Amino acid sequence: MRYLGRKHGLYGRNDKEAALIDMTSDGLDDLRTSYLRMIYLDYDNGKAKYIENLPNQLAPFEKLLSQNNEGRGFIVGSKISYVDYCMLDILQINLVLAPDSLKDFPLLAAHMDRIASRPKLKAYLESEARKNRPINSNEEADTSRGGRHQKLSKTPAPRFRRQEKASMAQYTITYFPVQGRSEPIRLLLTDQGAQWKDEVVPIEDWMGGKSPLKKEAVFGQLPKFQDGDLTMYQSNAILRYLGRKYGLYGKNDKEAAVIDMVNDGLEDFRLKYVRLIFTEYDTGKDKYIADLPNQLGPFERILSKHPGGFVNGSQISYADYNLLHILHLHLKLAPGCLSEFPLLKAFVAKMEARPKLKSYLESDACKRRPAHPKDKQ
Ligand SMILES: N[C@@H](CCC(=O)N[C@@H](CS)C(=O)NCC(=O)O)C(=O)O
Repeated sequence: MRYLGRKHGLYGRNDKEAALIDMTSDGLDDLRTSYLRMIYLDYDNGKAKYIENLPNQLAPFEKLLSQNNEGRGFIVGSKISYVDYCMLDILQINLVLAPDSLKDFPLLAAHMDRIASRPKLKAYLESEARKNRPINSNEEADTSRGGRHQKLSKTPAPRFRRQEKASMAQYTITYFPVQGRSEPIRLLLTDQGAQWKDEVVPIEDWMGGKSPLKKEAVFGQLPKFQDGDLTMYQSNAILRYLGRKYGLYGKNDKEAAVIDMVNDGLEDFRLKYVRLIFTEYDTGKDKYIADLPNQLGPFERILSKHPGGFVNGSQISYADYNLLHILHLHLKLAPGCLSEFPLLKAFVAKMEARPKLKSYLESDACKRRPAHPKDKQ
């Protein structure tokens, strides 16, 4: 979607709008992931609970919409962006599951109607081809889904700014006292010579409802990232924002697409790791480790296709910091896991030898921070 967003001028008018578009899209991905888990893994037992919780999942998007032009326009800025199409799709699939799901969300309902009534989209949504295509392989064909068929717009391709290295920039990362989803951001900032402040939220305060931040957070979760007047959530959207800011997003749209693709693969991998750690460590660890070569293999192949040592070849990108962190987590879980993957092994060594990363990785601040809440170090 981001690739098409760039290509068709559906990615905001500046870096700040792009960041907010990405943030919303990642929030929608979280909702899509819980939808798919319920559909494929837990339909009979989980459907009622999913529907009961749906208002909590939709509320952040109603709020986001209300903050832009009082909800009368698009999700971000004054122009349609790729995330408006993602929103239409998610709302429609949830309406099929729970026909009342938008009754308390007038702005979302109006947004959905507005986007779905754009003439070309309307024609597509009403087409036989579309009506006959089932929502998912667990469901009968359905007529109310949305989709997209936009003619190429003449809007210029996006910017790939090589901004000044913002070495004096001050950022704030608000997160729990662990590496978790903030660590790839910290690795990127460290390597780019940027400074940031960590604001640590004790897990007990968060869980006990004592932290006001949960209500403030757009999707009720951390990390939160602050760059001046820009407040962001969604760790991958933050990485992409910094990728743009520091020239870590490839040299053109195609390279950016590859970098995004690798990072989305890393996100799938991270979700599997998180599931293991938090829900099935005792029963699932051996199986998880046995399957690791299948998870690592694609990343080895990506490195072999882009000679130069980084995921996009010889120029480092934001996804490399995420890959380094994922590999560190797995080296801790299964120290020999890279023995069959010489390129990944060389990648880790190359990244760890970058001077600023090396001193950060050897610092007490880094070593003292557990990987996740269950990590006793
Ligand atoms: N897709 C989000 C996921 C954020 C997330 O899962 N945050 C967790 C910690 S890593 C959290 O805030 N958990 C506490 C909660 O859900 O209340 C991102 O990438 O930032």
